[in-house]
Amino acid sequence: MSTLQWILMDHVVALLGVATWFATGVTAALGRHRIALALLGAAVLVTVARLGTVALLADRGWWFVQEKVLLGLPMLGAAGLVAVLLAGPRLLAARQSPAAGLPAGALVAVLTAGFAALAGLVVTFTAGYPLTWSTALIAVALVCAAALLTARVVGRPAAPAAEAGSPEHTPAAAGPTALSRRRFLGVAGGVVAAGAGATGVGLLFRDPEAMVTGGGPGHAGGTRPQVSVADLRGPGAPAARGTARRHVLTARTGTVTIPSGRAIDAWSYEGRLPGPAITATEGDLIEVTLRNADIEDGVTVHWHGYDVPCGEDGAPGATQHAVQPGGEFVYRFQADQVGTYWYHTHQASHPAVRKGLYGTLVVTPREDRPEAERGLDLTLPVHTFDDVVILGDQEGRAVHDVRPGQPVRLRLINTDSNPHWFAVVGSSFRVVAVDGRDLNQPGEVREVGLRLPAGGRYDLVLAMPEAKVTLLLDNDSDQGILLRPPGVGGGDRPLPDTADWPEFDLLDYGEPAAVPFDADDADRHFTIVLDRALAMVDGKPAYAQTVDGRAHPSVPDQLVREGDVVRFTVVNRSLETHPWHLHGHPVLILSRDGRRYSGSPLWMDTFDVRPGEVWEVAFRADNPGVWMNHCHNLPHQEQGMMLRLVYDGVTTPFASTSHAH
Ligand SMILES: [Cu+2]
Repeated sequence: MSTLQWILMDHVVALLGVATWFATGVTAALGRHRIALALLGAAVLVTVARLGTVALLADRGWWFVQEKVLLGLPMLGAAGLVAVLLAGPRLLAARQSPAAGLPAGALVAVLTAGFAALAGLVVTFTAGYPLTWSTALIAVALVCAAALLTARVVGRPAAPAAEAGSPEHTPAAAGPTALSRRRFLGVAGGVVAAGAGATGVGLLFRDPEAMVTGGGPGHAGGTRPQVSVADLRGPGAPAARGTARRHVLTARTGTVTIPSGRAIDAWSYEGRLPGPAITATEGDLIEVTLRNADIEDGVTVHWHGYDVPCGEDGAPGATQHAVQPGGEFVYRFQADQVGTYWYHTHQASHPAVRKGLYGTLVVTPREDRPEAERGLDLTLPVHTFDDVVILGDQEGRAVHDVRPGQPVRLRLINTDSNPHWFAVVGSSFRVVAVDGRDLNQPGEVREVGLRLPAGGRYDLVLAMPEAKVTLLLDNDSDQGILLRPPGVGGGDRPLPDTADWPEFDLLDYGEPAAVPFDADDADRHFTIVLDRALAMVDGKPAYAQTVDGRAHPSVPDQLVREGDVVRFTVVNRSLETHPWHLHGHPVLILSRDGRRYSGSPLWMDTFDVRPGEVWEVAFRADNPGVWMNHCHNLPHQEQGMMLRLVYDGVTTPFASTSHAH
């Protein structure tokens, strides 16, 4: 079973535990002693089964079970044991003599086990990993408070019974000494619970640590010169053989009509969807002047996957201030990395990218091959506007005439927040590049589905066959690209159901090659645990998308030094996919769920960490700056799933958050 399946199984068993413990208490209180006894047995069995699911999950990684092992199970185990010892014998006896009944203390113990089971589940869903003292104290205090409250309710004499003169069931009948002792215990318990709870709540307001070092040294400090990201800018002139590619991108609101005739209410660069295609030849200088006509939230341009100098990265609050209406910012960088990339605003990315502030960036090698020999080269960003999906700049299925034998390159770019499913019908093909970087000796594949992560890119290459080829998007026969040899007419053949095609896996695709560093000898190793939890997002409490239990801007910065080999372990504890995206550096993929990538070296800037998955990646810290490191599901990013990777000695004057320093 996959880790996700074990996570779901554990949730189900935990929920069953809550249900059986409470059902035992309720049936016992109602005097249904036989049913209560059966339910008590079931509660014990479910609790033992829970030990099993947690043990199996622990085998997948401590991150998946820490709060269960250290808090949930001990709480439930202790409360459950007391409940069994107090209630078990009485319920057994009640089977023989139905009048025997369950004393209040035993009933309270059973219900307390229910509260403990519930508290464990709530902690898993609201706090998760890592378990803090604050969470543990609050959880224990709440369970104690619930137990004391239950004791008061259960122990209070029922009014009609008292009137009927059956004093043996009233606390008063226990005698004044027993009564005051019980009162004393109640008050003492209440004081301890309140103290623990208050301490736990107090700990919530501790200042979070501002930085983690991943096992490497901290700030060098001293007289070391500091550099500001504002000074980490691109060059002014192109390389010797290059030219300057100048563009103006004016961001504005307004209706945009796409080629299929549909009018879309959008935010766009230059009134176009996607924004102007930026292309360059290796060595060119790209110079983009961003202007903001009327986007009230402000805009930037972030060069997704392109390792620009930090000051050109377009990350508001880190590398620049967002450009306000009437404002301007000029980006300038050398196009020294070939491949397929894209750009988008990074200010209020959700909803601004979804509304249309995106475009493509393609850099081709400097080569002397004539244009005609290069064949068809299509750049195909997919984007969803509410119910309209456009691929390239077309809605529906675009048709291209291609001579048989001609090379075709399809540059697939996912500009949405969720993965898309591509399939090529009618031809084999090679995946020659991922996230802009070429793969080593990629082989031919056919009839596989390509799951493209949010923000990711695949470059497909094929030689046009004699018959039609369809690039199908999301298994929708109305979405995609039709490649047609000239003169080949006739109707479409029915397209196959590509949703069933096996998923293309990069794990062992292509051939191994040397990589520029030894990832097993990393200078720093950071673990990034992704989940949902209650956390502060921009000063407001929310059910946030969290990194290590915290949300942006309270997630500690990751500190690195120039030259470090840095390793990330990215763990997804949640039930949603998180496309992880580090700015400024492609990462080398090492393993997924313990399985090593054994094909071509694989460099990605956005890798999909699905529920329950654990990814190991590494990179060389060779691009100084202050870099965002976040989930590229943009609603998740907005809900807190973001942190910063900061180089020692680099400062930012743009931070508007608690991280200002
Ligand atoms: Cu996410």
